[in-house]
Amino acid sequence: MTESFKYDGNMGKAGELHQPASDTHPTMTTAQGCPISDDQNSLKAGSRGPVLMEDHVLREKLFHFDHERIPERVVHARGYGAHGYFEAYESLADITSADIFQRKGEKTPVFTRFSTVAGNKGSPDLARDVRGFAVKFYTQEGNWDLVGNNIPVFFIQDAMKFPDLIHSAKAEPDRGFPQAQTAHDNFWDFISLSPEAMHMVMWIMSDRAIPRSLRFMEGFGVHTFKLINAKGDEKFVKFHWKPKAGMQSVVWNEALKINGADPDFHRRDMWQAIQEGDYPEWELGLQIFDQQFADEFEFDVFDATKLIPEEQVPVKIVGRMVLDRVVDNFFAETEQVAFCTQNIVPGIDFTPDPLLQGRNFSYLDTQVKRLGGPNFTHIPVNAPKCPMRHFQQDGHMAMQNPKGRVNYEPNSWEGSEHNPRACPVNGYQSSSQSLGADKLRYRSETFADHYSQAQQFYKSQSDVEQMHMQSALVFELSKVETLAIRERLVSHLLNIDKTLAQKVADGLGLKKMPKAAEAAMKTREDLPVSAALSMLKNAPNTFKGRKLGILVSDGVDDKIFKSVTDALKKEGAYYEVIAADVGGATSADGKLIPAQQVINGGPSVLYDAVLVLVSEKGAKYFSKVPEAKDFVNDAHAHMKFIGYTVEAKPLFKAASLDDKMDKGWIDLNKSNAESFIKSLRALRYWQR
Ligand code: HDE
Repeated sequence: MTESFKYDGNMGKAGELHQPASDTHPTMTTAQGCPISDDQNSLKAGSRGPVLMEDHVLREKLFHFDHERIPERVVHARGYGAHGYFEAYESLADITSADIFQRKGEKTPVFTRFSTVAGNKGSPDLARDVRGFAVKFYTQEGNWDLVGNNIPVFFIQDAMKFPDLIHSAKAEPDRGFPQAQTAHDNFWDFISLSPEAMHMVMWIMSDRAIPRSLRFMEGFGVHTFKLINAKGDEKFVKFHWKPKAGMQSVVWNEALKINGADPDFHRRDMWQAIQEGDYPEWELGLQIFDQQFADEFEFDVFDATKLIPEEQVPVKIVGRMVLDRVVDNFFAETEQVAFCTQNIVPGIDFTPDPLLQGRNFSYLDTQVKRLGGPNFTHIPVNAPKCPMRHFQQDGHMAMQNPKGRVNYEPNSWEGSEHNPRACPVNGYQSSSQSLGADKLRYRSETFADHYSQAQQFYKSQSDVEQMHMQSALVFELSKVETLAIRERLVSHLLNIDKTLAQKVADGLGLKKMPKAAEAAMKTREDLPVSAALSMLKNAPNTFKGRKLGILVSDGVDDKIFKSVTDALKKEGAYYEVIAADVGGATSADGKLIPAQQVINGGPSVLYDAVLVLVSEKGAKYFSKVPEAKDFVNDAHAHMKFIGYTVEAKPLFKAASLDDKMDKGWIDLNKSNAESFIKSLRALRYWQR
């Protein structure tokens, strides 16, 4: 017997734990399949001697570990993906020949990845940022990647500016911070020197940039694309995703605290919802328009800093996406998924939007670097689920080289599964476009209006949302050290909305209002308010899929606890119990109420609303616990509904809230569980 087998039972000579293979645990092997005898000790010359080069098991293990990391995405590094399907509500054969839109009720598998943009892979989920919303449809005619965001416009108009935009947004290169934040000089310097970004600035300063859940946000394809039917008729289209659960965001102070309490807040939420069988769902909507509309529209439809208001071109709902399966392995799927805007299918086409054209180069290019070679389409999450027949071969990690002798075309070999030919009838046809144009570096004059839609967006928000935008701008610019940059941004705001500019100038303590920025085009004042642009004007009026935090102590009232938790279940909502210790609490009737959180690990920022269900003794105890006071203070400050019973009042007094209890505070002694849940459907008590 060799040295390494000398251990008694499961214990090695130095007390290290050995877990030998058994009927239930198969034998561990190396990557080459060689059975491993000891996974605790390296091969040595004597028990205390040097390790031998010969140890192929150790060398292979360390070698593989050393190479575990791949470059993270340059942008959108932090993301979370899930599998699901797209279901077509009807046939759209009259407008597109895209296979997934041909048959009512047909389901097409999808993989969807949500992300933040600026932060690194380990950055917190609640950064103020755009969210990526990338969907890979595995259609029967190839993969179609709709790589969008949760905001319908973008910062820049030309791909030429993308590296500059991203450099400015990421951590500053000399100091290596700030992480996942736009609140710093470089970002606002670049932005304030790029008037085209002003519409997007309005969106990222709005609550859209701090979603409560990935499940509660819209998605947009951003660019104008083309739909082409079998006859070759073309229409323009903009893609929209509408969350079935409605839109919802958190408030900024809450976002800051969530990042500390649970940096994985969004991914945990998505994971939990899918595990619960509460599958996140979005409807796909199309804004379809023709050349005549494009010619008459106030802005260039190829300019990604502009949107088309839904009031002008309604969104036609054509299907739904349901995410019903978490990944088996995060790295294999979410990390290795390679979205490419150039992944397109017959029936859909690009437009000349210069941002989209640049993206079509960049995505493929970045995957080669990230995934190490041209064969990333062999990775299961990237592989199409329809037949692939071509003569591409070799390269790093080639796993599916075409079979047979023939690897070129034209050829005179017999026809077979392995000898494909191009098909002029069903093959992808690019829409024909006449290009009698001069070669030049140029930005079209039709892209020159940078302020009108920014103003339209601002005006379309409710008062609460406008207030949040003002304070977001003040927060961000207050982190900017250079006065000239703060002033320059305010000079743009003057072209958007004078009151907004004034509020921000006041918030920044500017001594003098700067002059309005010079504008290539005067702001139009005639764009109507678009209610569709506001989240609060389209509030979902449901607590479904949301979470109540219930703070309990020993002696909690069983009847109220049960009636509230029953009513939550009926609503399709969740709850978590927060107690003094993770052992839970004993109710007045002597029942154990298990806790999911301890008071210092379950702050109220993790919940959509809270309920304080404590006994008199419990209230007295919590009155002395700072985290319990924060629990109610934050819930109040974040405009949350707070349910309580009269016994909790000493805690509210200790938190100096006893004289602030408004209609968002609901006394469960007077109100029943159903009407409590009904109030929660408003999600926040904004009147506070
Ligand atoms: Fe991206 N973008 N992008 N982008 N983008 C990437 O591709 C790029 C843009 C978006 O979950 C990269 O695979 C350029 C707009 C999403 O894996 C990279 C330009 C929109 C994701 C890249 C843009 C997006 C990316 C980095 C300007 C919304 C994450 C890693 C021309 C419509 C996809 C990667 C995922 C990722 C380039 C602008 C959305 C470097 C050059 C506009 C959702 O290729």
